[in-house]
Amino acid sequence: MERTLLIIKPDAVSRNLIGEIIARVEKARFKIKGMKMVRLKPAEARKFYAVHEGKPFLEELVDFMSSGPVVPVWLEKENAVADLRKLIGATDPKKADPGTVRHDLAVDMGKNSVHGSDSPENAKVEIQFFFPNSEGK
Ligand code: IDP
Ligand code: MG
Repeated sequence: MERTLLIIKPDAVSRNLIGEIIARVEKARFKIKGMKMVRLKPAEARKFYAVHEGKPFLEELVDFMSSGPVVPVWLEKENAVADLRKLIGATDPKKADPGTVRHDLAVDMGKNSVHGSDSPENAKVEIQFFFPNSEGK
């Protein structure tokens, strides 16, 4: 079983899309291992997105991710990382395939409704960020 981290971003939480997104994830046979709602401080959002240090969109991303509550969801499934990336679609909703979360629900490139880990290694770090001390659960 592989692990990955989904985050339902502030734009989706504020538009009452938590249930819609979770339903899609469960229908795709992911197992939910952990889920909570948190409001990130800007410094916490910056830490989570440390890999994007120096990118032109980092400030906008940090502001957005700390602008309201988010719902991090720890998922498990065979091939979880790649399968979740397929389910959520391309970063830019205009380029995302029909039927993906971002195509169907996202607002724009910044307010794109969801995060999904991009590798098994990063998934481990990201799950640890939101669900510390959960190893072996
Ligand atoms: P990903 O979420 O599809 O993995 P990344 O390249 O890792 O995309 O970027 C992280 C997040 O930063 C994106 O989901 C999006 O919210 C935001 N982002 C990326 N590129 C841009 C941009 O050009 N303008 C505004 N926001 C961006
Ligand atoms: Mg990414």
